[in-house]
Amino acid sequence: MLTVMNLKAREVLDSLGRPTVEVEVAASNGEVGWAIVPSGASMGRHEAIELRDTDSRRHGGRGVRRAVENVAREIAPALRGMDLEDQAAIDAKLIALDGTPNKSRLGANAVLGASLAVARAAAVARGEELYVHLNRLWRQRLDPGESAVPTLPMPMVTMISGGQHAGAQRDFQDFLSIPVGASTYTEALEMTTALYRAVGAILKAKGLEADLVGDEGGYGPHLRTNAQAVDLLLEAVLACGWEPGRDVAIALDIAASHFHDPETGRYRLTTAGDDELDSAGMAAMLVHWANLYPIVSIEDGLAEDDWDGWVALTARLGERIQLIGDDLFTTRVERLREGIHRRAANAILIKPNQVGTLTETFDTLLLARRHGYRTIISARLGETEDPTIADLAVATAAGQIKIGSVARSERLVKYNRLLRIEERLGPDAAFVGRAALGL
Ligand code: 2PG
Ligand code: MG
Repeated sequence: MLTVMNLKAREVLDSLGRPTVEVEVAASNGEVGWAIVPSGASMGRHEAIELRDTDSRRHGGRGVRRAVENVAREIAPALRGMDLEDQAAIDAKLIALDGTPNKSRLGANAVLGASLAVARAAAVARGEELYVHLNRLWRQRLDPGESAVPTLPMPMVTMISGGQHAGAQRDFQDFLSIPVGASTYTEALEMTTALYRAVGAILKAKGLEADLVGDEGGYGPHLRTNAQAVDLLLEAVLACGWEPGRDVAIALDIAASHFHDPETGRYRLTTAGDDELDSAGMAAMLVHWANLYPIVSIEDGLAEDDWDGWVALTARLGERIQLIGDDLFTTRVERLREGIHRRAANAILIKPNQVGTLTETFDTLLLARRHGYRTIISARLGETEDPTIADLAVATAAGQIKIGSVARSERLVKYNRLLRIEERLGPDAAFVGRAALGL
């Protein structure tokens, strides 16, 4: 039996130049697996807690030395000698050791780093690709006969950024494209880079700042309205010779929690043309947008605790459009269960660091699958050279992935990992394509 021999952690930097946790797990046969934890900017209130040092002399108080110490002092002794391949037992031990509902004692950054590094160490120790190992763990969770074919995801890619991702330009956080016409992952990626270049060229021709990119690599031009960003995207789709909606569709991440005032319940839009809206006003605006544009997916169209608004929005748009809960669900089973019960949203963004262990990520994916909620595995704003989410998306046949834009290496390491997996899977590599969105 392969066991956990040791864990080691250190503070490294993420793509924003902020500290984050890297964990290495040594297996009993001497092989080593590693993981680096990402970090969000538009964080949901219900996310697991990243432990940050309070020492303001280092990294503006954002150091993670306490989390690193927790790996060495508490997590390493607790996991040593455990079965490396029994991810469920390892994660259960981590959860019990932390002892809080939101990983606030040891830190979700320490806990997730350990959880993911264990999975990679098990794969390396067995001489397997990570997605193969993750797929085995995933299959253990399914009923016999349930399909578990490793499947390449449809990418949902940031083209233009706003909100907290690009200097608070525009209220909406991300304007994304989905190459729904693609029949392979490689083709989807090629269409996406062509579109990205076309958007850049159009911005340049219009004298808008095509060289300024947001933290996820999406363009960050100064635009007057949210609608202008969608118009630019559609212009780029046409410039590529494609039909909007048929070849490339539009997706939005509104990230509405971040301009919602919980005191008054109102949404404060600052971009010219709109102003303060109540929940029904927001929903009416989104319905209007969905009627006007080839939008197939809207994420966080309403705030994280505006349940009634979500229910109403889902009743109006849920049959036609993918409505994704990100801040709404924060990858947590209890939040998703509530959403299923109330019929709020019909899809869920899956970010392992919102919940803190691989097993809990599987729990949420499984619940979503059982209830017909679509799943989108997602990166964070603060990313790293760790490609694990690419393997996770394939292993669980999640259907879709969201990594940011097709620029900056912390993003490309995941897109490129998917290219390598596609090659390994061979000519029959499964790709759900537009069906991932129910189209
Ligand atoms: C999101 C993510 C990724 P953040 O809102 O979906 O785009 O952003 O990591 O800031 O939560
Ligand atoms: Mg989001």
